[in-house]
Amino acid sequence: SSSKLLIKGGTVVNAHHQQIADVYIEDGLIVAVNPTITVGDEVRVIDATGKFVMPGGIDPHTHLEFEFMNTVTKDDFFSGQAAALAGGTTMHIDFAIPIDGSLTAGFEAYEKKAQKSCMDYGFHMAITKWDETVAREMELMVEKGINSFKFFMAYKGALMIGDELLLQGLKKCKSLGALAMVHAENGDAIDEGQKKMIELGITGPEGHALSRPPVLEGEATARAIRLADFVNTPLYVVHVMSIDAMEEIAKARTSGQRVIGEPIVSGLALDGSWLWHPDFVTAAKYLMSPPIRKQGHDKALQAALATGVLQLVGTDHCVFNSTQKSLGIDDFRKIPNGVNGIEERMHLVWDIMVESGQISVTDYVRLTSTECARIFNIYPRKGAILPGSDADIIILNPNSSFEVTAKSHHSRVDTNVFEGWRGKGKIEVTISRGRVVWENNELKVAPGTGRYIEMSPFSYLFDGLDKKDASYLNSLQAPVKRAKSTA
Ligand code: DUC
Ligand code: ZN
Ligand code: ZN
Ligand code: ZN
Repeated sequence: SSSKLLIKGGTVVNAHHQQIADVYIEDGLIVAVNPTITVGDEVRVIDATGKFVMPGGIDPHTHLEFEFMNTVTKDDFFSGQAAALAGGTTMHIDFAIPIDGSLTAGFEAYEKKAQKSCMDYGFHMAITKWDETVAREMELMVEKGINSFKFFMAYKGALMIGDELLLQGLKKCKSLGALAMVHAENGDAIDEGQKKMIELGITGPEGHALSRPPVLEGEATARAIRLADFVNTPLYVVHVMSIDAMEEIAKARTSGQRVIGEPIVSGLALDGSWLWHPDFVTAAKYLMSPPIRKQGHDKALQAALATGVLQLVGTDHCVFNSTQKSLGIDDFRKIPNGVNGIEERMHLVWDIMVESGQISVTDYVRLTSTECARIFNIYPRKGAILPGSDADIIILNPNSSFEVTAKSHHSRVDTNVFEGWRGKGKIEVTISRGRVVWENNELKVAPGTGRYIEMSPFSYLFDGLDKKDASYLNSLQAPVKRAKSTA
């Protein structure tokens, strides 16, 4: 039957081990992984000799059908996921955004948007204000399968929350076993920087980068890390774009703090000097926050990923057409922030990190899939090729090549920040829960086939944290004894 599939003769790769083996799939699940599996004629066999058979990618950071900066992203849950599948990503975690501060309303809106899904997905929830209602709603969200909350330290006057509220949020996350995530840039300083650029007459896309330099990302990253240390709760820093932020994460991790750093593919692969391009639309297509930095940061982030300072790769896929980018033709503050990546991430990370010799193939699986599954507590259902895991699988041919171009990509956006990128290592087949959805450069997807993946709290990042809490409490229970004052 069509629900049975055998992948034969490939090199099966997991995060810590690879072997030549067959993979047998039934009804969307992996049933067996063995050196030799024989099946009847009714089972479809895919020959993977000479190719890598790996867990489908999991993108921890996307924005599909996101209403943002007076417009809405071009990719919705169907087109964005179709693009993802064509590029070897079989699951993503999107950011549900509250409506007028209501998490419940925001969650319901995203549930609705996701009904057209063609691959599995989960949600993070953004926290954009703070009061007792929000705190209570966070508990509800955990019951609904959300185990991570994102706090914006930037976007003053819109999404930003200050230290007092961040502190409350971190404490609430800790009590729920939910992972706190931060967009780490200093929103107050950026606000001032933007006003300064406009005063100086720098109204083009380069003003965006000049108004929010790496030092403001480093500062906010350091502040979030220290507050998370004070609360003693794990922290996930989204879109690490600069050496400044990366070094703060390195320092914290060296001291044993539970900090996760997520670079995104545009930050690893691109040079932000494009923002200085004389053609507005060309420059504006690279505009996102934090900005893509100038040359040097990209290579440093790659090295940090290769050495374990950073743990997994996302995209922040958040796409706007040229006409939408043109909303900010007279003022960079009105250019919708965001770049593509959901379709390119798997190929580019292969090219930049594996082809270049910086990491092994097992490392590739870890930082494109397995680590994400572990952090968000869905391993080994996702992120592994093991009996019992979901059959989300890609077959990559290391001797074939890929090319990126907006002319043939599957996203609805009219440009591509990786335009013209060619490399070796082509994802020839994508299997989503046992169904072959990408093969011979063709997509076979249908809306409504993706499932919502509930994620439970208290991932491995919380293991043993209570020991530090206990020893701190212990230290408070032994106050210094002093003789009564005679003064
Ligand atoms: N940055 C972007 O570029 N887009 C979406 C939100 C964000 O933080
Ligand atoms: Zn591991
Ligand atoms: Zn962000
Ligand atoms: Zn984002």
